[in-house]
Formats: sequence, structure tokens, C-alpha cells
Amino acid sequence: MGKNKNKAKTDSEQSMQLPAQYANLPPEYQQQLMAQLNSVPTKQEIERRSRIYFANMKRANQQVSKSDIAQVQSWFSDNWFGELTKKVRETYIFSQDQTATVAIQRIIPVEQVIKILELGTKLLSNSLNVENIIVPGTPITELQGDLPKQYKDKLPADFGLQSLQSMKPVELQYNTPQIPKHPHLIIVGDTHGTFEVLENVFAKEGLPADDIVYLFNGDYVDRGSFSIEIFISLLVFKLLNNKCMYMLRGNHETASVSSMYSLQEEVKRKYPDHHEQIFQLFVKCFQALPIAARINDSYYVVHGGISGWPGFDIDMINTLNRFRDPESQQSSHYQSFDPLSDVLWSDPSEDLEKIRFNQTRGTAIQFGKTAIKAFLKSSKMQFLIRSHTCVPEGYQLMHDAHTMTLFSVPNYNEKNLGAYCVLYGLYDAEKQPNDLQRRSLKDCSAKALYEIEPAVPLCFIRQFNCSDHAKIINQPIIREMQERQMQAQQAQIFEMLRRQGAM
Ligand SMILES: [Mn+2]
Repeated sequence: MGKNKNKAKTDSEQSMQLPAQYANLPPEYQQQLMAQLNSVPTKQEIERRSRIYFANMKRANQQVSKSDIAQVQSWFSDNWFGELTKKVRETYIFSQDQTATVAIQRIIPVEQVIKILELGTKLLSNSLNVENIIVPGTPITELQGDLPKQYKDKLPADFGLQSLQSMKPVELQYNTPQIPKHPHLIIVGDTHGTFEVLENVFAKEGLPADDIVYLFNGDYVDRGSFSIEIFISLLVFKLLNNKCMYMLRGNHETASVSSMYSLQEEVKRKYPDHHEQIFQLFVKCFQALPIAARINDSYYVVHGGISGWPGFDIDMINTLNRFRDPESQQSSHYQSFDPLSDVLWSDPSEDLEKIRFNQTRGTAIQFGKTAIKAFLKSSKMQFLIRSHTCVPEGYQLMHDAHTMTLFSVPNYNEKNLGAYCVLYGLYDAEKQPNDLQRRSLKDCSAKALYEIEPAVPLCFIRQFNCSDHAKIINQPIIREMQERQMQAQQAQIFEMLRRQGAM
């Protein structure tokens, strides 16, 4: 009984309430907005949208040349990341009363920013919409000996995790340099201009290399003051070794969001003479970013989530035209929303079975347990790893542990921890090829066999806090922008009142 009542309430997908921010509008506007929210798009309108969303895939098909790579290598020596980190830290300035300010200044030379964005766009354009990634493999016996005691007994006999529930948090000591012993893949959620996240994760897990592979799940830019340095750093790692760095698009990687938040302002302050050109290059590069990743045929990784477009599955993502910005829609008829917008903006909800319009964001959808399980089943995936939402522990499991949120900026929302996940791909070094494999494959090593049929990787969560330094210097550009905006609004109100003779 109680369950049915709940279901009726949460699955009311067809009629919509007006979002709270419109409650004070005159009734005729409210009616107009309601009509818009509940209007059914015509067949022609759906066809029009469909053409925009799926057609005209413009692949650049340009290769990055050897001389371009040589140029990047000459600029970025072995210790470039350490030197960059030092310069980022030097931009922190404390005033005498211990209130900190950040001296926003250019760190990476202008010609390097321009060249890296151009080359990064070329390189990224050649990727499919869905990156196919295999976690570098480790023989199970090697890893077992080095696991912390509490995990040793827990390794499942078939090496794969059957459920994300088996993950346990591991406290990360801030900035403890460590050389990783085993190959692994690290998934990092939102970084939002907070350079310290990169410092921290690279110090603990190792710099990107053949066996230390990174997947960043979007929202590199906005809010923090080092959007440029983060995005350029990741592109440099990718240009130096394409196989050790994967980058996906987030909802902030669009022209409209990154101009409304702080990236555009950051570009203006750091590169005043070239800001228009550089911001345009950023936007073009954002549009080249792949959308999702498939890891070991078991984890689907994307910034937001899934779409309500009929028949939507992971293969459909590969048919999207990604070389554009997503289209925003506000309506109860989520079946014709832009799937590109949905996958970048959607949120999971426990309070829902299927799908509904995402009132909280004002765009895209919310998806429930039944919807995500259906998607995973038709896509032959087991788990969804998404970011996009700040959660207190840095990670959060939902939908019977089929959905995980991963958010990597600590202290973003006052006290939250940051988290990232580490995946180990395990194989049995004793495994012998079967007859067919023996006949058809050149390399029949256990490792090669793992790469053909990769097991579900073992997944750990690492949580971390930010330094005291970063706690004080929190998002100064965006704070200033918001203060300016508030002052402008207040001035407008005063002006209006003055004209009305009230003042
Ligand atoms: Mn986001």
C-alpha cells in the first residue's frame, strides 16, 4: 500500500509543477510557463531536433604531426609538472591580517596555451564519442601481497567485483609522494579549477605513464582559479602520451556555462591581450572532448548520466554529433531532449523509478533505479560512474550500488571530502589459452588474454581533504564575480526605486 502511494507520487512524469523561483510571477506568466513546460513537441519539431542531435558529425580528421609533438616535448621537460605546481603555489598571497588573496596572473606563456589548445583539439577530435578503455592488468598474486590487510581476504575468487558495494574508503594523506607498485587506472571526478586536486592525485598515484592511466570525468573549469592550468596540464599529458590520459566532457565545458561562471573571466585576467582568441579555442576544444567511456566492458563513465531519448543506450552515444554545445530543454516531454545535454546534466534520484524532468537543474532529466538498470542491461554494462554532484564523502552509491557519484574537489561545499577511484585489472598469470586462442592469436600470454576478455576490475575509493591553504583561498574569482553581480542588481533596484520617487 505505502509503496504504491509513493510510486504514484514520484512517477508523475506527465504533469509538471512550476519551479519555485517562478512562484512570485503574475498568474498569466505562470500559466504561460506551465503551458510551455507541458507542451507536446510536434512531429516536425522532434525531427528538427533529431537532425541537430545526431547528424552532421564533423570529424576534424587531422593528425597531430611529429614536429608538433617535438615542439610540445621541447616546452615541457621531465619536471614540467613539478615546476608548474610550484608556480601555482607561488600565486597564493597572504595579507598581514591572514586573510588570503590570490594574485591572479598568467603562469603558462600565451603561445603555449594557444598551441596546446589547438593540438589538443586535433587529437581529441579523432576519438570516438565513447572511449573504450582497458585497465592495465596485474597478475592477481602480485597485487594480493601488497594490498592493505583489510582487503587481502576480500579478493573474490574470480578476481572481479560483482558489486561496487565492496568498495571501502581509504584515507589519503595529503601530498605524500608515492611510487605506485602496480599498473592501475585512476578515475577523477569534477576538478573545477582546483589545481590542488591534480597535485594530490598525481603525488599519490603517480604521474600519468603507460601503466598509470587517468580518466578525468569532466568539469575541469569554473569556480576555482586554475581552470586554465588544469585543462592545459591534462592536454599536455595527453599529447605526450595519448594512452595514459583520457578526458571526458562535463556540463561546464560549454561556451554558455564557462562564460557565466569563471573560466572566461580567468582567461581575461591572465591573457588580457589574447582573451577572445583563447576563450574561443577553449570552446572549440571542449566540443572535441569525448562524451563517455566504457571500462573493461563493465563500467560506463559519463559526467551526468543517461537520456530519456527512445532506445537510448551506450551505442547511441556514438551516433551523437558532439561537435557543438548541448541544447537546453524545459518540458515534461523529456523523450525529445538533447541526449548530449542529458548525459552531461542528468542526476540520479533514489526517489524515483524511471525518468522525469530535472527541476533542480532546470534542464535535462533525473533518472531512477529501473531506468538505469534497463540502460545498463541494454548496453551490456554493469555499473555507472558519474560525477556532477557534490557529495559529502566525495563518493556516493545509489540504485542498489549500480550508480556511483564521484566528486573530486574537497571543501567545495563547505566540508565535503574529495574522492577518486583506483581500478586494478587483475588476471591469472597461470591462465592457459584455449585451442581456438592458441591457433588464432599471435600473443597467447595471460596478459594478452586479459586484454581480449578483461575481467571486471577491482575498484577502490580514495578520499582526501584539501590543505588549509586551499580552504582559505576558495574560489576568489567567482566570489568577486558574484559580489559584482549583486552590487549591480542592488544598483538596479535603487535606480528603479529612485525613478518611482520612493527614494
Ligand atoms: Mn557538472
